Amino acid sequence: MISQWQLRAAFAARLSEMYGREVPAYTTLVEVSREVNEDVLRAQGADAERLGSIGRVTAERHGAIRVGTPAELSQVARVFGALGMHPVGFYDLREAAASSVPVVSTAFRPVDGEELARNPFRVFTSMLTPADPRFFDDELRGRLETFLAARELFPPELLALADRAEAERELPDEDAERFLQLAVAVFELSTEPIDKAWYETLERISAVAADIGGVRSTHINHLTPRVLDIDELYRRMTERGIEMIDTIQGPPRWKGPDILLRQTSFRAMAEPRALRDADGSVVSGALRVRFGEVEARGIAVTREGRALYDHLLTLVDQQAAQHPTAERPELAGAVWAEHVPGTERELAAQRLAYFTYHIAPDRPRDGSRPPAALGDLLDQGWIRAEPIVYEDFLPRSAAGIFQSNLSGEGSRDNDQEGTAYDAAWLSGAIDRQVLDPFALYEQQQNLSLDEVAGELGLQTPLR
Ligand code: OOG
Ligand code: NI
Repeated sequence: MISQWQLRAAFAARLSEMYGREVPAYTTLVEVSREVNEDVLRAQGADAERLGSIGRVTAERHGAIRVGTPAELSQVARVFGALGMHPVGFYDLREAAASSVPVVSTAFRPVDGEELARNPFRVFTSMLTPADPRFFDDELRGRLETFLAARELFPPELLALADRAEAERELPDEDAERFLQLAVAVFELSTEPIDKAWYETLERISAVAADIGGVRSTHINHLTPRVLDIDELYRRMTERGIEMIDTIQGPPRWKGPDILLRQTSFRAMAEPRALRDADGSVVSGALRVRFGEVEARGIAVTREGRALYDHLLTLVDQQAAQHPTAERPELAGAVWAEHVPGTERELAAQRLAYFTYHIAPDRPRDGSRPPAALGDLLDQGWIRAEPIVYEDFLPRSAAGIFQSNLSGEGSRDNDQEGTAYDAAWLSGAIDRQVLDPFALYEQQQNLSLDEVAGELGLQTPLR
C-alpha cells in the first residue's frame, strides 16, 4: 500500500523530473539552490535548520498551475485531495496586480504538522475569471466559456483513482503507479497545435488568459525550490548568465529573523509550440509562459503581524515615490529596521508571529513554581519557542511574479464593476472548505500552549 504522503512525495518528485526535462534552466536552478543550501549549512550549522531540516528544505517544492473553470478547479481539488492536500487561503490577483491578471487563486497543501514535516509539497492554483467585465466583454466571455466547457483536462480514470485514494487514504501499489502516471501526464506541455487566432485574441486581453483559455490542455507553469539564502542564489544565477527578473519579492534582506516569504524568478523562456494558422496549416512558433521561481521561507505571522507587513509595503511604496532615485531594497531595509522587532523573542512577546512552545529540557529544578506569563516562562528558561514556518503565499508577490513574466500589459477596463469572489464563493464552487491559513497556524500554536500549561500545572491558560 502507498499512503497519501508517499503519493504526494512521489508526485512532486516525478513532476520535478518531468519539468526538468521540459525546462532545463529549472534543473540549473535546483542545482544552484542545493549548492547555496549546503554552503549556508556549512557556515551556520544548526541555525540553518531553524526553519526546517536540511532534508525537508532541499526536497521542498511548490508548483503553480492555472485552470479555466470552477468545474476544472473542483476536479484538480480531487487530485490534490488524493495527495492529502487541501485548499488554503484565497488570493485575488485581479486586485493585487496593476496590469491584466484575470484570475483568483488558492493553494493546495498539507495542513497538519506531521504531514508537512513528511513532505510539504504545495501547489498555487489559479482559476480564470471570464465573468469579470473589466477583462472580457459578453461576446468574448461567451466564446471563452464555450471553449473551456468543451475540453477535458482530467481523464475519468484519474478522478476515480483520486477519489479512492482520498477516501481510503492510500492506494495499492499498482493503482498508485497508474494514478501517478495519469496525474503527471495531465501537467505535461501538450504538443497539440494551438489555434493561433484564438490564442492571440485572448493574449490582447491578458497573456495569462491566453495561457489558460487559449489551449485545450493545462500544464505546470513552474516548480519552485526552496533556498536558505535567496540573495546569494540571485547572484549565482546571474553569474551563470541566466536572466532574472528585476527584484526579489516580499520582505527585504534585513538583520532580523526571516519572516513570511521572499521569492524571485528567472524570465519566462521561449518554448517551441505548434500553432495552427487560419488556413489550417501548422507552423512552429514560440511562446513565453513558463519560468523558474525560487523562494526563501520565513516565520508565519499572526493577523497583527500581517497587518504590519501590509502597512510597511505601503510605507515603502510612499518612500519610493518620494525618492525616485533611491534603491527600493535599501529603503525597505531601513523601514523594516525601524518598525519590525529584530528578534524571535520580541516577535513572540508582541504576538506578531507564530511559534510552538515546548518545555525546556534544562528548566529550573530547584522546586520553584513556574511564573504564569508566557514572557516570564521564556525569560526564566522554563519553555522554548520554535518558529512555525510560513506555508502559504503573498498576493502582491504572486501578482509581481505573474506580471514580471508577462509579455505585454494586456488590457483592463477599470470603469466596469468587477465580479466579486471570495473564499466562501470558492468553497461553494469546489464543494470543499477553503481553509483560513491564520486559523491553521493559530491552532498549532494553541495546541502547544495548552500542552505546556498542562505539563507545568499552570492554573490559567497561556493562549
Ligand atoms: C502563479 C504566480 C504566483 C507564487 O509563488 O506566488 C506564484 C502563476 O504564475 O501561475 O507562483
Ligand atoms: Ni510560485
